[in-house]
Amino acid sequence: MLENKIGMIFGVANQRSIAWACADACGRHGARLAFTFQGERLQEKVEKLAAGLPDSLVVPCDVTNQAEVDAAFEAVKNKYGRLDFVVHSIAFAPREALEGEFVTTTRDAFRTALEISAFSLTQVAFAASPLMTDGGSIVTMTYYGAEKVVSNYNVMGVAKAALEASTRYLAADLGKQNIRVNAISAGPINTLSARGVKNMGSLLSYVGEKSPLKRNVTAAEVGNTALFLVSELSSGITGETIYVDCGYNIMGI
Ligand code: 1JT
Repeated sequence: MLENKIGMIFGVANQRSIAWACADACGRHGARLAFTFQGERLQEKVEKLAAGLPDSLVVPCDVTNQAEVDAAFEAVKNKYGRLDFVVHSIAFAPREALEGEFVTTTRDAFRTALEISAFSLTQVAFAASPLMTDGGSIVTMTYYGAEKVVSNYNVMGVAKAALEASTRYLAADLGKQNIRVNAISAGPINTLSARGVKNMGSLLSYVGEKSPLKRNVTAAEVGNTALFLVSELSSGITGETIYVDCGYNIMGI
C-alpha cells in the first residue's frame, strides 16, 4: 500500500513506542522510513529497530534545537530526495507537572510541555512541506485529556488541546499543497512515557472496563490507523482527530 513512499517517524524510544507501531505497520506495507531519535541514549535502540527495515535512515532530532530539526530534514532530502508522510509521536512534560493539581503548573513546565508537545508539530510541518512535492500526510498523537479533565494529565491536556487546534490550522494551510494533517486520539497504552505516570495501572483497568470493547487499545491498532491516515485510503480526510480508544470517548454515565 505504501510502495515507493518515504516516511519520517518522530518519537521512537523502544519497541513498545506508539511511533514504532506506526513504523512497523507502514514498513510492512512497503514504505521506506527515516527515524529521528532524541538524545544519545536512544540512538542505539532506534538504530537496532531501524536495521530491520530496508533502506532506512536514523538521524538525531531534539525538537528544541532548530539546527537539529533542519539537519534531520536535510538528511532525508539527501538520501531520498523527497518525503510523503510524517508520523509525529512526541510529547514531554516534567514529571511533577503530571501529578497534583493543574493550578500549580509552573511557567517553565507550561513552556516545555507546549513547546515539545504542540509547537513541534508546526515546526515539523513547516520543514516537511517543501519536501512533500507530490502531496503528503502528517499524523500526530493526542489524548482525550485535551477535551475533558483527566486527573493528573494537567498541562499535557492543555498541550494536546493546542496540538489538536494546530492540526486544524496546519490542515487549512497545507491543503492547497495536497498535504493532509490529522491526529489520532489514542486510548492509554503502557509505553515508556506512560510508565513514569503515577497510577497508570489503575487508569488502564478503569478505561478497559468502561470502554465499549471492554479492553484497552493496543499500539498495533494505533499503528494500523496511522497506516490508513498516511495512505491514499484516507485521501479525503484532513484536520480531523480520529479516536482509537476502543470507543471509550463515546460513553456518558
Ligand atoms: C506524556 C506522558 C504524554 C504520558 C502520556 C502522554 N500522553 C498520554 N500519556 C499517558 C497518560 C498520562 C497521564 C494520564 C493518562 C494517560 C508522560 C511524559 C510526558 C508526556 O493521566 C491520567 C498522566
